[in-house]
Amino acid sequence: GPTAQTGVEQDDLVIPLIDFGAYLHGNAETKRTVANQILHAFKTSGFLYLQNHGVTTEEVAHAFSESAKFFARSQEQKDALGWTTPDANRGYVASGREKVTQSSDPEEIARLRASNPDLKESLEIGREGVKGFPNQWPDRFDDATDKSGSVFRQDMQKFFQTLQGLNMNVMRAIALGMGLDEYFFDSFSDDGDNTLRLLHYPPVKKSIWKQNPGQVRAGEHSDYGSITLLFQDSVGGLEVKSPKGTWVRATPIPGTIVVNAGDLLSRWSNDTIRSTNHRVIQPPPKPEDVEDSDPDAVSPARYSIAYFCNPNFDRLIEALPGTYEETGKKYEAINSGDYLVMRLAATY
Ligand code: AKG
Repeated sequence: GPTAQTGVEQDDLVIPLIDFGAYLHGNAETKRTVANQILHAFKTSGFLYLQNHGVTTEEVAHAFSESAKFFARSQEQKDALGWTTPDANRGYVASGREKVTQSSDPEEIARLRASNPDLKESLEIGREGVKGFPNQWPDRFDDATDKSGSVFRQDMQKFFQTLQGLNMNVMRAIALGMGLDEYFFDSFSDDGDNTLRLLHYPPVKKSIWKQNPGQVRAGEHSDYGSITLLFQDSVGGLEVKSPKGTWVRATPIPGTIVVNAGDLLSRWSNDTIRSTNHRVIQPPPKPEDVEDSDPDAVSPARYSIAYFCNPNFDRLIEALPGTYEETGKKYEAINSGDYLVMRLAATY
């Protein structure tokens, strides 16, 4: 059968590169091999790179270009679509300002803010058609090709559905890897209670990194739900925490999706699957970078797209068969939607 390649290996952290085409199109034995590779990755590093996942290069490139167009809108237009509540979890989020400095001098903070815009902004897109929680779609673009914003809306809805399809398939592989029926998770995942997050990390003056050694583009965290599908551009900066407690770069590999397990899947698996902390810092230096010569040098903008998958919000999540019989259940059963809202409420 297919062998998993190594994407990244450092400090006892292995992020394998897994050929999902062999799962999607393989025979029963091949599927089992790939499923086992995925489960092994989830039990050890909690992260893997997926290739031949069936999401086309064109679709991904298009989503990135629509995303860049969205973030290029005026601040006023973006703020009008503002994120409101954890229950809705939809809309535009600008954040990071509070981390710009450790200084307590108001003038110093104001000066730094002015010289260093938000480190991260995002647009959260939820499942369409949920009563009371409409998505915050832009009503128009100044761009002549999308005067009504309908291209953006339709394309993002379509991308959401594409990724929901991939979520279902990855959950099938996980089920198989866990020795469950391949379709075990279908009735837990088929509502698509997921969040598509477009992310933009604006350019940052390199002097900012120097002034604040603790400065990050996105702080250390784990994800909350079942699995996350992450597309990154070629800039880099994503890091995953190793078992040694060090940070290891999850270097972008063209054409792949970074897949990681979230806290609720870890809980569901009675802690047999790992939800691993990660963060985003400055991009790695390029060979052509000239050391310290230019005080105005900037780290380039970075774009990424994360698709956070969750079990259907109306499902009860309790230890999966095969994970607790010997050790006992570590956690109480919990409703998926309640869990997610609780976690989001603690963050925002
Ligand atoms: C998050 O939004 O939770 C992330 O971890 C984003 C990671 C990235 O931008 O590469």
